[in-house]
Amino acid sequence: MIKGITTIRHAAGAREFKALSKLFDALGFERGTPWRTVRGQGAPFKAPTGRLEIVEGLETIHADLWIEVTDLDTARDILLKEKSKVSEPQPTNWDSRFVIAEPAKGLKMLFWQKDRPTPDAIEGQLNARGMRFGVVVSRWNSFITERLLQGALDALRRSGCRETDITVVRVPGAFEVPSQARTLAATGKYDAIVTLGCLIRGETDHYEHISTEVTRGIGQSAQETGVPHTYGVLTCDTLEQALDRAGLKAGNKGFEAALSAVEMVSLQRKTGGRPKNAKVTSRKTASSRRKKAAAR
Ligand code: DLZ
Repeated sequence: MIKGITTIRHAAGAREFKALSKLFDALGFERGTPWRTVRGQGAPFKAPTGRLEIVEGLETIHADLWIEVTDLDTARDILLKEKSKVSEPQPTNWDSRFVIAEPAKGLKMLFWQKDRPTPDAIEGQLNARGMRFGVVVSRWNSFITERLLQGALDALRRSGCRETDITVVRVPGAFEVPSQARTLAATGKYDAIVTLGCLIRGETDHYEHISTEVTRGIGQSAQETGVPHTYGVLTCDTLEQALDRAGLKAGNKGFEAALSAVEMVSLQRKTGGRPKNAKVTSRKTASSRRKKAAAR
């Protein structure tokens, strides 16, 4: 019966409305559909999960909104960057750390992160703001591949990627995916490449050869260019299996491939970036070449 929980904050004017919207965007909330009438406007922001908690007995910390985050220190950096008042991180008595922020007068937001039981590993985050993606999708079996594409775009948008930072390229079939992925990666314009396609065994007697070649080609492009490539190419026995992996019973592999791409870009930035011998045109070289061409 319950469909969702909404908590409303009345912004004290258009300026505060804009500042809070900017902050929530930066923190990685997913945008809902905004509305505007002559009497006012609303900007909904969605979180991956929500809950309503009733507490009795314990003295709790007072805040209007409690937000669990995966990386408290990054959240705090974003709050400071957006000029929000924010406390130093403090431990709780329930194996977590928190900060209290006041991004607008009288709005107390508590951000918290659960302590990790094992030593920290280096991990990528799922915030795609400022990242650029090339998405290569094959037209063969477009009934499936278009669903993979919608899943991938959904994942990128939900992770905060701007529409203008996504380039979609369509190729005839899965066999053409690796070469186009390589072309995009080599430009140096993209932080990661998402590859999408669908090979169905029944339709091709050289299925094994094509699928091996596609997988090898995508892997080789990733290794030689140093640009992360993720694999959303379905290799199935039947159309039914493909449908299940394109949004029915077994999730959407396009969505998963795009999320993995976001994570890999973030991870690569943390672990040292692109290898020195990577075969890509540097962004600087590409842009100076464009400027020279324009001047001609
Ligand atoms: C030729 C072919 C066949 C039989 N089956 C598929 C398929 O199931 N999925 C797919 O993406 N592409 C298929 N193709 C097309 C090849 O990938 C390739 O586009 C053509 O052979 C042209 O090079």
